[in-house]
Amino acid sequence: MNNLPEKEYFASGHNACRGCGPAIAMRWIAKAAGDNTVIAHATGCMEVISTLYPYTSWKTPWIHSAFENAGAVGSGVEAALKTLYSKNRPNVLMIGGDGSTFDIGFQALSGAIQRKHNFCYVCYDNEAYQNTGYQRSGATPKYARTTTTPYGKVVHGNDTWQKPMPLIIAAHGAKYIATASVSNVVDLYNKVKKGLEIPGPAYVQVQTPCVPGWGINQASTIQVAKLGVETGAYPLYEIEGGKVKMTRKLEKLVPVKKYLELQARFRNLSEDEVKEFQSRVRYWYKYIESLESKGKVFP
Ligand SMILES: Cc1ncc(C[n+]2csc(CCOP(=O)(O)OP(=O)(O)O)c2C)c(N)n1
Ligand code: SF4
Ligand SMILES: [Mg+2]
Repeated sequence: MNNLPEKEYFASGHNACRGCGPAIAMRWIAKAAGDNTVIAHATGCMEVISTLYPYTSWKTPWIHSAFENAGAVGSGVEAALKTLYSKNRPNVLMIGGDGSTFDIGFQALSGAIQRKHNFCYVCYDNEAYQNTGYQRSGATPKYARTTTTPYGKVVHGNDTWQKPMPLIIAAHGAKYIATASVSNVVDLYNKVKKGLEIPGPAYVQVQTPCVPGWGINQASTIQVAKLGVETGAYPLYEIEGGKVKMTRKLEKLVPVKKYLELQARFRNLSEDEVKEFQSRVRYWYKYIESLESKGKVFP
């Protein structure tokens, strides 16, 4: 895709941290959606930094939903647009962070998919509740240090692995599911566009490093996200018509240590913990890859 629009729909001047991964993603998600779109946006960092009253960064109709109900608000908008428009109907885009999507807003999203509304839901995944001070979420990797999962003598960071959300959404029967990385914004743009164009529920989950939450250098956001992909920690794939397709095939996985060592949240890991992390990453990457050869694996 070389015809990327020059027009911006997410304005600069917001107050995200320097190097904020989610803010970079917002720009490309908004470009993909264009201005014939209504956005239902859950509370979280991207809502807070973009809508400081009386200003807004959004050049599209935009509704602030509660933390838990972007899925329900977007469903209502879609139902209303269906009766109001017979042609040129606006897109419905829902946006939520990982805490909103994986945990507290999950029921609203789950219901919206089951009711087969026509929308694209984008989860920007910065792997914790970053806005309220870096607490762990259902998307936080094991051993990550967060403010609710410190790394000390007794507790070694977070003790759970991420929920496999794209597969959980696929099992709901969503029409299109994709993972993306802020290190490849053209791929992100194309996937969001596709999600909006395909009739029915679509879900795109984009990995977006958070500078203070992950403890990374503000200039290394894209490098860290790139390593997330190249180590296999964040596999890139699409699920369409129930079939899985890897959109970035890795001949060889870069050792995950290279990804972990750039992030202060993993600073304390023992050698055994890095090994466990590596085998978990390899297992999931190979598992997703194995689904590709199986044809239709989801409803
Ligand atoms: C019901 C409810 N509980 C808690 C909060 C406080 N709160 C606001 S944003 C937020 C964290 C959001 O996390 P996530 O969805 O991952 O987005 P991020 O801040 O990481 O971008 C929390 C806990 C709230 N607004 N509503
Ligand atoms: S705390 Fe993280 S997600 Fe929030 S604005 Fe800063 S870098 Fe972005
Ligand atoms: Mg988050």
